[in-house]
Amino acid sequence: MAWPTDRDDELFALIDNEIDRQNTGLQLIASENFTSPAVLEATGSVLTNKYSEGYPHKRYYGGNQVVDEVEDLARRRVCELFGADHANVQPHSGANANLGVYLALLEAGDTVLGMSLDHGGHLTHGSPVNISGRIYDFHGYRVTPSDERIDMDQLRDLALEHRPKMIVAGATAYPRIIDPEPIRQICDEVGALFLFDAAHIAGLIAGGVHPNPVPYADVVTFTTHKTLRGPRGGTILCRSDYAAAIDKAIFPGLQGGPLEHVIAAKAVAFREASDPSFRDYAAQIVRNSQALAAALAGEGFRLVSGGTDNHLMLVDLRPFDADLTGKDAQIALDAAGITLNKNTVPDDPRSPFVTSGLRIGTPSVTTQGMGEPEMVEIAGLIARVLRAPSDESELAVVRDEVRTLCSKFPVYG
Ligand code: DSN
Repeated sequence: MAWPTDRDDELFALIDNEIDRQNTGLQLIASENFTSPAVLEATGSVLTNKYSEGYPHKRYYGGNQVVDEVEDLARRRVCELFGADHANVQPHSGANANLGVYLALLEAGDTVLGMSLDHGGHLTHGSPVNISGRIYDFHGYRVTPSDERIDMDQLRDLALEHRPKMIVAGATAYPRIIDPEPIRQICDEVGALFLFDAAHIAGLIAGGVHPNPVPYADVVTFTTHKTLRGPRGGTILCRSDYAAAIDKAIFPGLQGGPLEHVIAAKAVAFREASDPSFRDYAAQIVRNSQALAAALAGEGFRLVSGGTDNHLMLVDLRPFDADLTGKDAQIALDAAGITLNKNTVPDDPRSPFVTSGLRIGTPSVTTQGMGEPEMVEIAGLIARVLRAPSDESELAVVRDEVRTLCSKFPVYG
């Protein structure tokens, strides 16, 4: 053998520690999930050894007979899952998927509308610190001050004012359904292309609990590792008219060799998401989210927009404790084994590094098999920590209770 035979204990001990962390704590980050053993197996397969720049049956290297079948399988499965004409399964991430779409369909300086990052959008929807905001002329639409839902009147007014080449829908911290139909109408009114970034909700769409944007949008992007429960990566779906431009933008425009082991794992996840049981899973994610939101409201927290229709909720901490920041809340909860992330709330006076809010999601705990009773228990645990975030003995007691709760819902044995 050409490689060392001694086990790399230094590294694998760290992986063991991470397995322990995932098994014994509550994973409430809205953009994470637990992948199946089959997804893990494909990700760890020998496909990682292969260079396959290009696309199936048009590669720059030999030896891609099997890889071509793998990538074709992934493309076919995802097109069937969402009813799309064409798929590109090579984006290494959601960010790359979005940049690939911009590269394919926009010119530098073109005007685009996207949801403002501080109202729930994404860095790649035109944030000034992201390449999207540096190359293109993005304008941000927001949520209304009254119901904290996307301000469709403002979106239309901005579209009429700026005549964008593209309107981007989709969010990372928005707890409500995004209906693609009225956005399509605005795009038609102003002659804009419609990109729907479904990263967070791809699993809810696949599971039939949120509207499918594919019939409405010119292009749909998403990550495969959030509610869709696949490996870390991105995918683009588009109408056939845009297929050649999108493929050319991803390779050779933006990326080099595709990660075929990850593409294989995406194929596994697309198959799992087409199983009837995935519809139950997606519906349970939302039921859990609504149960957790209601229980948190009962503990004195304010929910942005008053609740949730999807897998996440945004908690405004200020009515609960005006001095408690999202940053300090995240740290205290992490110490108690409850992992989530600080998040700005709309018009947050604090910076994104401090914040007045928390984003909480239910995809992972739902995969574990937890249901509404556990959501009520989790809300109580969160409230106990945040009533005494500096009380180390209370954090230790809650940590033990979290461990006990998780032991009833083992993930990886
Ligand atoms: N980092 C992702 C999220 O947490 O929503 C978005 O890219």
